[in-house]
Formats: sequence, structure tokens, C-alpha cells
Amino acid sequence: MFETIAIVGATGAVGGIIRKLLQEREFPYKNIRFLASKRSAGTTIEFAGKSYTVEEMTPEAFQGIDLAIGSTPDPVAKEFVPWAKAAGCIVVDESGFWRMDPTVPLVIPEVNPEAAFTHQGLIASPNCSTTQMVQSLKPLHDAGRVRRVIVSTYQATSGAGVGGQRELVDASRAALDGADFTPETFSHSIAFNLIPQIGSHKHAGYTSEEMKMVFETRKILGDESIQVCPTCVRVPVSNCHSESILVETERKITVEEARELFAATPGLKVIDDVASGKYPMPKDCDGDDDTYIGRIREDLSCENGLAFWCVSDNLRKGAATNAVQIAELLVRNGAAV
Ligand code: 11C
Repeated sequence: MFETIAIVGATGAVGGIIRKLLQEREFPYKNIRFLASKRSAGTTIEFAGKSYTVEEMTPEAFQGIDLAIGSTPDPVAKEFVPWAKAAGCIVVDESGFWRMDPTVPLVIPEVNPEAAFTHQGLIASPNCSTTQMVQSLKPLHDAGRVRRVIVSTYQATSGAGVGGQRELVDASRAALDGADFTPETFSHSIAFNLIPQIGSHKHAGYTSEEMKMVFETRKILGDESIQVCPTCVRVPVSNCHSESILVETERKITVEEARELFAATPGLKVIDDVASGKYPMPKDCDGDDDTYIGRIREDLSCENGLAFWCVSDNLRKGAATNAVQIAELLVRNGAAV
């Protein structure tokens, strides 16, 4: 058990879910502390029947903390992680800042748990759109080696934080009322619209979100030869990311085999009966820790190709749940004080 644990970014949307999960999953600890930016410091958090004052994130604040789970913007993670490590604290970090550092394991507990134990004080949790895709690729890669992936995402507004979810409601209301609306979180109105850009331009016409899906996938699956062509799109859905995934494998995997492989993989659930109108949809996956697969079919355009649909709660498995599961891995394997 870690004696003293902390949530960094405790007052954010994902921080709130981490708090909930630690209680639901009865995560073991003796002391718990809540850290956040100066703006939120001093506010009160109710946790497991007690009141806690949120502390400001400073280098000194990490003294005495054994494990910190961080969910902060990248620039904040860049700053706080070295402070935490210097204080002897192990960090599980949700941000994108450290993921591709070769000394930092990037872990999905159902996919590459062993990587967690190579940590040097910091373990990164992947981007939400990467996590659900890699969870579904893993059994196919083990069975038939994934060579190429074409993925189109349908990403919920919650990926952009509470402000994104609020803007979906405000922009939709304004559109229905015929009122003017100036978007703040998104670069265009998200109401009754699709925005084919998530993140900034990064490489050869691909965005930062798309390149995360390329680089993080290779790192987690430990295979630099996997080719990924992503298109990431923001959609007017409040929570849960959906993905249309086309996979080409070295060895042909039939629809039946894929269905069996998915169904036997911890963390994945199959809902696949198009004739009866049964498939995963964002509204049904909200608040769930599993990643859902449906619409499994042969890619008619490619001999060894498989097509499927994948939906996951981006705030839970895509963020908070994965981070808490990494912390649980460390506890189970005695990598704690
Ligand atoms: C989104 N995937 O939906 C992003 C949010 O690297 O953890 C998470 C960004 C990250 O906008």
C-alpha cells in the first residue's frame, strides 16, 4: 500500500472522477491529499465522509506524498512531475506531456501491464482516443499481427473538458433560438456540426491528436512497424468517444475469430447484432469502464482487412479509470512503500 496518496488537478473534471473511482474501488491508502492550481487552492473537497482543503501545487507540497495521480494540462504536468519525483513521489500522469519520453512507460493495464514496472518514478496514461483503439487492436495484434490501421474518430465534447460540454449545450440552444453564438472552447460552433480538427497542426497535414494515435499506439504495442492513418473529428456528443476502425493484419482474422478474441479480452465488451439494431452508442457507454465493440465485419476492400466500431467513455477508461488501474497495478505488485 502507498501510505500517502494525492490527486493532482483534484478539482478538474477527470480529477473528480478519480476521486469517485478511488472510493468505489476501495483504493488502499492511509492519508489522502488534494492538490490543484493556485486558483482552486483553499477550496473544500468532500471525500469519503471527510472534508479536505485543496492545497496549492508547489514543489514543497509533494513532500511526504508516496503516489500522485495527476490530471492536469500539459504545461502543468511539465512543471509538477519533476517536483514530485524530486520529493520521492511516484506519479501516474494523465497529461500528454511525458508520454513519448523514452524513459517513461505508457501503460494500459489490460495491454502492457509489464511496462509499468520499468518506471523511474513516472508512468504515463495514454490519450483517450488511443486507449480504446489500442485495447481493441491488442488481441488482433497478438493473434494475427496488425500491419495497418485506418481510424476515424467521433470525439465527444468532454474531451475538451467541462467547457466543451457546456459549449455544446450553449451553442445548440443558441442555434435553436436563432441567436448569435461565439465559440470559445472550439474553433467553430459545435452545434449541429462536425469539426474535423482536434488539436493543432502537427505533421504533414495531421493534427496533434492524430499524431498521438500514431506514436502512442506503436509505443504501447511495442511495434514501430504498425502504420496508422487517423482522422480525428469533434462531434456534437457530450461524452464518450466513438471510432470507426479498419485493421489490416498479416494473418487473416475472420469476423467470427475477431468476435471471439474481443469477447475474451478483459476490458472489452461486444454488442454486435446489426440486424436487430444492436451496437455500441455513446449514450449507452457513459459512466462505464469497459470499451465496447460492434459492427464487426470484413473489410470488403482488403483481403486481410477487418472493420469495426468502438465506443468508450473517454473520461473514465480514456482517462481516470486507466490512471487508477495503473496505480492499482503498482499496489498489487508491492511497488509501494
Ligand atoms: C480530446 N483526446 O478528445 C483529447 C483530450 O492528450 O490526453 C485528451 C488529450 C490528451 O480532445
